[in-house]
This record gives sequence, C-alpha cells and structure tokens, in this order.
Amino acid sequence: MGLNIFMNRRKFLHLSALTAPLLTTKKSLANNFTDTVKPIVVSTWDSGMPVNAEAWKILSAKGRALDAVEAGAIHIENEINCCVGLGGYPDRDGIVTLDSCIMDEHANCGAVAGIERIKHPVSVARKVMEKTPHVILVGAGAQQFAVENGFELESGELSESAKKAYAEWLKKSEYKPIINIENLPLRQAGLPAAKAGKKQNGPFAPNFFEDGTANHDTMGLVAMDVNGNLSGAVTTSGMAYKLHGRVGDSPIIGAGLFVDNEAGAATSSGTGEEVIRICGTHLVVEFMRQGYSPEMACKKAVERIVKRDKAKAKTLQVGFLALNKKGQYGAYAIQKGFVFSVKSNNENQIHPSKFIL
Ligand code: SD4
Repeated sequence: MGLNIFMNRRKFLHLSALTAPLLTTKKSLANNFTDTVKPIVVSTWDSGMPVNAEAWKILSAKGRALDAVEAGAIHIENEINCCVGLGGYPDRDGIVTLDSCIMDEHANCGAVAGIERIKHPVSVARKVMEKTPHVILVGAGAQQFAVENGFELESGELSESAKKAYAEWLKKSEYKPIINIENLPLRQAGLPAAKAGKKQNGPFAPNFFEDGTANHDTMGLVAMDVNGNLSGAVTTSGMAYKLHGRVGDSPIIGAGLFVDNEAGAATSSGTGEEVIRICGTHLVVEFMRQGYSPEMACKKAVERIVKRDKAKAKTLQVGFLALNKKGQYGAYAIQKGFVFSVKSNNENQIHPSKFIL
C-alpha cells in the first residue's frame, strides 16, 4: 500500500513534469483560439493607418462597427489621393467617378456606383441602405438621390495631381477623349461618344502604371466592435483611366465587400473584374465559415483567380483582407506589394500580405 502510494506519487510527479509544458502549450493555444480580440479594425494598404485611427475613435468609445467604418472611409474621401474620393484619378474621359458600399451585421447593405461630384459616396451608400428598399444606385440616379438627401454637388474639377497624371496618360495612350476632340458641352448634352467620331475601344484601364505600381489603392475596411458585431465599407475612384461607366468590384456586395456576422468579413483591392468573376469576398467569408483562418480563406480565393488563368494572373494584382469573429485577421494577394493596416488594443501597424506568384 505504502509502496503503491509512493509509486503513484512518483508516477504522478514524473507525469506532471512531462505534461506541464504540454498543458502550458495547450493553454496558450487555447488562449489564442478563445480570447477574442475586439474591438478591431483592419484596412487595405498603408493608407489604412489614418483610416483606422479615425475608426478607432468610435470603436474605442464602444461605438458601432458600422459607424466606425463609415468614419474611416469619410476620412480618406477627404484626402487628395490617387485612388479614393474626388481628388482621385479620372476615367479615360477625364471624369472622376466614385464607387462605394457599406454593409452591417444584419446584412443590411447599400452602394453607389459611378457617382460624380459627390464628396462622400460612402455616406450616400449608407443612405441607400437606410432610406431605400434598394441596394445599389448608379450614375445620375445616385447623384440625384445624394442631392435630394442634402449632399452638395461639387465642381467636378480634377485635383492638381490628377490633372497632371491624366495629361501624361493622354500623351502615351493616344486616346482622344471628347473634351480634347470637340468640347465638353458634347458630353454635357448627353451625346454618345460615337457622335464625336472617337474610337470606341481601348485603351482600357492599365493593370499597372508606367512606374510599375499597380493601378489601385482602394480603401476597404472591416471592423468588429466591442459587442462582437462586424461591418465593412469600401470607397474608391476605381481603376484610373477606366472606360466611362465601368464599375469595378468595390461597390458590389460579395465582390469588393462582404460581411456575415456569424462567419466574418472581407474586402478586396486590385483589378475588380477578377474579383467580381469569383464573387471574391463572399468566397473568402464562406471559406472562413468552413473553418479556414482569414489568411487561408484569402489564399484560397486568390488561388481561384490564379487557377482560372495563370498567365493573365501574372499581369495583374488582387489582394483580399479578412477578419473573423475572434478578431483574427489575414490577407493574401496574387503578387508581392499588397499591405494592410491593423488597429486593436494589441497593435497599430502595417503588415505585408503574403502572395502566390
Ligand atoms: C476597382 N478594385 O475599381 C478597384 C480598383 C482598386 O483603387 O483597387 N482601385 O476594380
């Protein structure tokens, strides 16, 4: 009996010595998996840092993720920036058209596409979500709705940086937009481009600019508030020198943004056509629902694009960014160069995204 007790105690001590590190590892793993990080906001690009800071003001005051993402988007729409807001680069006819969408934890969503001369498309998108039975308004109708709801009609003049970039692009593209061939009144009178005798096709928006940088910098952000609710927003001037009327992935729910309060939220940046083709962010969120980490979910969506046409994928960039209900985040891109910004109680920094090619 005494021996038994001794043996058992020895065995116990021996076993505890062996299992202690295991238990610790298990506990820290468990911590990783169960301690939800909230609130948190993640956004595309390094330009996401000030955007996150704006969103954080609301999140850290226990505000709603929906309000936080709208505030973040408004912040960058106020900046002169190549790719977001009225200071952004124009389409190939020299006109800035903006795309934006917003989505909340109840799958309420709203969007505007191809809206002109309105400074805050994200707020118009929110109004579409909250005040209409619709999801997307486009072009002149979106602008009319905005004005009816108190948004000011801005001048429509290009920012200085956009003017310069556009003038350079015109030289090389040999594209002769209406404003150069005839004059602006033609377009204002609503005459189709064909009447001015101009080419109907090409050049299209390049995937990369002359200096090798990719033709994008769209702001997409997703956040989780203290109550664990997810929301997201996207705002962009779209790809520079696009065809007038072209809409990318950014205002398309399930392409540029998708939020599901059970599974997670995702946003994208890059060549929107490729994202639309695979319903990109919806796909990412569905992968998270299946149990994949945000990073793996983004990777699997990127792989879908690459697999479809590898040669084409080499010529363009797409990046996905995702957040799950535990506050874990991750990103993946086709090519090197995609970065994203994270703000939570634990960190405030820019991360490089992994990439496939
Ligand atoms: C689009 N995804 O319009 C956007 C491009 C982008 O800054 O990222 N623009 O296709």
